[in-house]
Amino acid sequence: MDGNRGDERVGEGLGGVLAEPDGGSELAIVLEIDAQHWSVAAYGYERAARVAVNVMDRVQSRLHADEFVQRSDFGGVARFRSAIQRAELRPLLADVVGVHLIDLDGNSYVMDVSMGVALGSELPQVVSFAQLTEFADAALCMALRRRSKVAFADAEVLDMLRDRVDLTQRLKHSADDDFVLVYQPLVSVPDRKVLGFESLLRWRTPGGVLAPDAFMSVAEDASLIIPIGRRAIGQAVAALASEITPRFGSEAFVSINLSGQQLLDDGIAAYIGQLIDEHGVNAEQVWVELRENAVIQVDSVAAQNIESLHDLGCRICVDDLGSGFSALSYARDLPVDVLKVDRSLVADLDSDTFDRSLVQAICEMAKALGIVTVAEGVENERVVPELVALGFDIGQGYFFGRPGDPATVFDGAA
Ligand code: G
Ligand code: MN
Repeated sequence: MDGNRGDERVGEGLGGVLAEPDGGSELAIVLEIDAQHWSVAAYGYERAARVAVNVMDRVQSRLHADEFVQRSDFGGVARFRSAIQRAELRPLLADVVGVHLIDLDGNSYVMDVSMGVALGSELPQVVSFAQLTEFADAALCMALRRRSKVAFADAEVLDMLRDRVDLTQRLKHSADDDFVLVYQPLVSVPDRKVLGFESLLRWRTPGGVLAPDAFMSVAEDASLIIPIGRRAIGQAVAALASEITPRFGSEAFVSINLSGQQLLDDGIAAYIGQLIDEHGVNAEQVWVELRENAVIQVDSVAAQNIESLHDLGCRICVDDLGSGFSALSYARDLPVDVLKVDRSLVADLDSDTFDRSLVQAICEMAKALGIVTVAEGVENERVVPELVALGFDIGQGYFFGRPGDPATVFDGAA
């Protein structure tokens, strides 16, 4: 930062020291005590706030900031006017972030400290302390998201977080019918008979149609995926009854993707059970896909939901197998019926010996356990003989059929 600042937004809304004309700010540290609310939960708000005051004093005396503005019982902003480099700062921060032990009235308490740090020297676009503080707040947000206690702002972090907030707002504003399902066929190998369809969520926005990758993590953070997802599941089961079963028979299935958070919805199994009854389909016709990377702990709500769905008769599929690391243990701990091998492993089956060996091992294990195997992302004819040789039951991918609107895809595939 240079010393030439006339930004009117300096200290906006903060009052006190931040409202003073800016005389040069090289470093802002936003600090948050008990950001995860553990200590408030354990000690009660009043007592935790008294402990927090002690932590705040201790942190201030170690940091030697030029000014300190308290924002709440549990946080504040430290301002430094002289240039400091990241390397110089690290030992100081290591000394103050993380868990502190505080003795008060004969009791001992723990209280943790998180920080977002913005260095003027690393943020050339910053012209005021207020702006530097915004970056430090953004850095704190990133630290908490990563479950770490300290993070440094980079030039992009603020835009990134604002885009995320903007996306949340657009998701919240969206009408129900902005979310639609497309369907992609799953075919038997090698005779390419259509066995069922995977339903895939799409968000229609003025800027174009978005796939879940573009909005799922934001929808999950805002818990918006629960209502959006339930409505999509309703549509998929309705399509199974009215479009798929009449054309492809009562063995044909629809496959539904459940995100990690949808799996934590403790009414989800009952909801799907109710849809199955209402629409008069067989539970075996409803396949449920879990992403390999949705970490599912034994005895968790998610695991119980999976058990309940399996008890109903739904088929449990592990999706994107091979894109993460955890899913083989799912086949041991959860009632898994179907393994869907990720397209990253399928793409080079004919040329990559590592991928081929791994997929071969997966197929052999599945066969031994009576688990159905699906090859995802089959994009060309070349890999089809490999699928046959490896003993895959089912194929899915652009080569067999692209995802499409229900109006065209069901008739096209019939
Ligand atoms: O994670 P999951 O396997 O549910 O993701 C399915 C996504 O993969 C869909 O959005 C679909 O559009 C995409 N997809 C389907 N078939 C293919 C394919 O053959 N190649 C590629 N690259 N993507 C595919
Ligand atoms: Mn899927």
